Amino acid sequence: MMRHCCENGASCHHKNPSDQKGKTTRFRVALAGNPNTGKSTLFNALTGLRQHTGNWPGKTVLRAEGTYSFKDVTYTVIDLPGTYSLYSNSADEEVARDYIVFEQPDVTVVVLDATSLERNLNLALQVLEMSERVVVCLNLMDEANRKGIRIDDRKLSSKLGVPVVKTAARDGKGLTELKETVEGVARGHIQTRPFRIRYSDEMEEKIKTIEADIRTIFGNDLPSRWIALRLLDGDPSLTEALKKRIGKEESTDGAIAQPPYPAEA
Ligand SMILES: Nc1nc2c(ncn2[C@@H]2O[C@H](COP(=O)(O)OP(=O)(O)OP(=O)(O)O)[C@@H](O)[C@H]2O)c(=O)[nH]1
Ligand SMILES: [Mg+2]
Repeated sequence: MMRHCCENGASCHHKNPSDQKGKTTRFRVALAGNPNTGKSTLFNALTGLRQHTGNWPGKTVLRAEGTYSFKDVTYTVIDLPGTYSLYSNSADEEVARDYIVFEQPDVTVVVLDATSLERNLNLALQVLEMSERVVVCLNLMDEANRKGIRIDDRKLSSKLGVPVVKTAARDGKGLTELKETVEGVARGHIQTRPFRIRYSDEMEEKIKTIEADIRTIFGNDLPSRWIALRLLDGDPSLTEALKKRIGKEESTDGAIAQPPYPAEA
């Protein structure tokens, strides 16, 4: 018989004690995605709030929070700024990155523009490296349909290893299915296996070594593989964020003090 992940002890992410006591549960759901994919429109449709939308001047620069209820459970939605990557190239990218990596939402919904899937998938792949609990939201489906773009959502879901939901946020379409799916992932009823790029054996060895260091310093809470990849690439902003997390401006143990790790052997 399949066991629910809450029975698995340490590896379970359902840490919210109220969840297990049957009291009011709260889940946090972050909306990530490229600029202009309809995150704020979705946020407004879900929460009933009026976060600014549109190209200008409505661009989301800092994260906004609102809530919705679904089946007697409260969900806090975090509308992250739109970014093309999470490589710390800008303040927006740092806000989005820090939230996903350090605040660890129960579910991250990656909102994609269904009319520009190829470009948008770049960010989706990054989020899949950062978190296990991801839902892909194909938004602007009305536009995609109008342009004759057909997307096989089941195939995409099986390739990415996470659920894919089609929405047209401006018309309020697909929201119930999105909420159902978010609930399933938040509760662990929907199992995910996020797609992760596999590198050369040599590279994988390095990743493993650094991951072990990260787990020694930070425990099992942070996405160690993603952090290892970023350190190998050389990401000073992430290094600073990690240093702050251990409460030291200057790390003394050397494990994260000398970034970037050499990218090549
Ligand atoms: N046709 C169509 N337009 C949409 C849909 N969702 C959002 N839009 C429009 O797309 C534009 C951008 O929407 P926003 O919600 O501001 O996008 P965003 O992702 O929050 O943008 P940033 O905050 O800059 O990252 C607005 O003009 C919306 O009305 C949709 O499902 N269909
Ligand atoms: Mg926005």
